[in-house]
Amino acid sequence: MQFNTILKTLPLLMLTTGLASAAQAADVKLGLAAALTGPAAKYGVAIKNGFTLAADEVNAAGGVNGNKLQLLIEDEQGKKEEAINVFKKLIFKDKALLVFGPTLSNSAFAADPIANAAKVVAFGTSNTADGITAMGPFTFRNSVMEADVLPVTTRAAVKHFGIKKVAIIYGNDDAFTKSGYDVFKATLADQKIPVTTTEAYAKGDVDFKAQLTKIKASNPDAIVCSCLTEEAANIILQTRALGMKQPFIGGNGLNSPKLFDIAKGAGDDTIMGSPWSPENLTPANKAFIAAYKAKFGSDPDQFAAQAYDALHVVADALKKVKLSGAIDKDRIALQQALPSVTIEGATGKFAFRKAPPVTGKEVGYDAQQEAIVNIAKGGKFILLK
Ligand code: LEU
Repeated sequence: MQFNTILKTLPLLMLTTGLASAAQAADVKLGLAAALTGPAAKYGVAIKNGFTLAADEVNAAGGVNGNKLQLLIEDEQGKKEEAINVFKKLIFKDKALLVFGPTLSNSAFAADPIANAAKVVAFGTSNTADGITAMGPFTFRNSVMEADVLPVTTRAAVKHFGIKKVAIIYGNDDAFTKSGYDVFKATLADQKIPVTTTEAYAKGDVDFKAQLTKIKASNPDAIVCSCLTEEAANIILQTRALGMKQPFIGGNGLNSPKLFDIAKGAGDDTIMGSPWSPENLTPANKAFIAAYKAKFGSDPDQFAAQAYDALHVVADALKKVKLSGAIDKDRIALQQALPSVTIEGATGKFAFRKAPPVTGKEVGYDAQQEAIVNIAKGGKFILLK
């Protein structure tokens, strides 16, 4: 071939190779089911932001093995029925490779069986109830379960305030608040802290005076609250209205700016455990916080951090997967690549561990991560020192 001809065909060659690689580089569709409206929306929107930020970062760096990540985001409204609908849509209609979410454990118990039956990974970033990963080998979570966090939180709170006895209040019709209650009950027995009274409420309750009057009469040193943020905030406010000054101890349901939007300064001295803290100044966390602020104009929270890390965990797993284009095969390949992924993320060092065994059942994977204890001061959580 003459030099001249080469020169003439070169642009064509470049064009065709360019086209070929563009055709190979497909979008990897990742589903996200989050509570974007309703009482759990404050958590869900933070989760959505964390995912969007991480996906944009991965894509800006060229994607994974040349493939761009495409997030398919659906609102499950914090409701079981909607979580089921959204999981079905993402799995069967949209053909997502994996589904992140849902936001609440209560919804995960309804939706995850669909993912397990379809052999699609359901990856929870905020589900902390016991038993989530017992649903099947396709359920993963990077959210640290209450059973790992609450014993540490309780011990620190007891020491900090010199607590001798506590009262408990919890939501008895939500899988997470009920599970948190069970863990607190066992933890308090273990740490030999007597319970003066145990009071329950139902989802959506706004008046807690009957329960709080009983708690007041039982004269505890602190109040253990296994609650989601909105109810917790109202409980705290109404406790102060009754002239009670006791500090609160809770699970990650309390870890939302919404607690302070509603309870304001009355939320001070609340103690809560979490793997993530804005005061943890590792390079990964500093970069996450700065990027989040720049993109959304607000501070991130624990749920944004866990969502952000989850996307990076999946991106790392995807690096090891040779996508075939056959969705069933690729979904299983991703499930097999996930357990060995470890990252150093916004929430610190992260690894999976196999869930506790259940006879006759295959189980999924829990988060292996340390919890740090926080105390609320001036409308935000800071490290308890
Ligand atoms: N940890 C809670 C649960 O498992 C959800 C979180 C968003 C407060 O339901």
